[in-house]
Amino acid sequence: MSQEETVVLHWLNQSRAQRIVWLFEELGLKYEIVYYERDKNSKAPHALSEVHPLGKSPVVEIRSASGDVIKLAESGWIIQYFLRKYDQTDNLKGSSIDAQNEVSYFLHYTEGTLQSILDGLFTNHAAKTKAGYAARMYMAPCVKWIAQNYYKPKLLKNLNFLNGTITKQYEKYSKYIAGNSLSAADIILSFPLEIVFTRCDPMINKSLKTEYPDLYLYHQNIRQEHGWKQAAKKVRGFEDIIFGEEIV
Ligand SMILES: N[C@@H](CCC(=O)N[C@@H](CS)C(=O)NCC(=O)O)C(=O)O
Repeated sequence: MSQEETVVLHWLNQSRAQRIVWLFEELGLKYEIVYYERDKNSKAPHALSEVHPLGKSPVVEIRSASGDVIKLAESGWIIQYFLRKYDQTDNLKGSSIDAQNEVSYFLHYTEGTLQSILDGLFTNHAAKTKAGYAARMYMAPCVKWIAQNYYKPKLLKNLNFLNGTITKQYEKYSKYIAGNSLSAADIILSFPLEIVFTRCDPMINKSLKTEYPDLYLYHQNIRQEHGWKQAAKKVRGFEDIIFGEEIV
């Protein structure tokens, strides 16, 4: 980062933005965080819409001394941009050409495929939990049917894929999802896996920890990464619990 640049992360509690904190910690960047809190319906506050038209987090601004501002949205793009510009040692891009290709794949896959299934599952579930009492009675069987027949098989297929991928990595003596060291693929996958292992069981009536032990172990290992813990500390006071587990 040049001396004249200020990097500002617009961060929302319980959100994807936490992995950008982690990325910045790994890159050793100097950055500022603007903290936003979800409202009682879990929505982002209006102030985020003043930062970016979609009103979502993360958004990153790179402000230059001359007053120019580069504004970045979409986690995959934010990560890609910072890797290109600030990962001087190439550590997070992947430990080999093959690993680099896998990292690129996971940067697209995570938001494009895995997260869209989770978003659908949660929206479906909200139809039951947030509806009024009478509506809920009619909605519940419908929601259950959609979860069981649509989201559940898709999610399980994806978790099967990820579990198989990490099993093969363990066979190669790596605890990381791509190559043999921590990469941006681990960082981007961390958010949906937090969701999977802390929130999804009741929605699909399954113990995902039991069903996908290698993937669960991977998720547990990731939480032990120094950078992950540093990132957790960075938001302490705004988020004492990250997706159901206390920050230690
Ligand atoms: N595809 C975007 C998704 C951004 C997104 O949906 N962020 C959520 C937080 S996890 C959000 O801001 N939700 C608040 C809202 O929609 O009101 C990305 O990868 O950054």
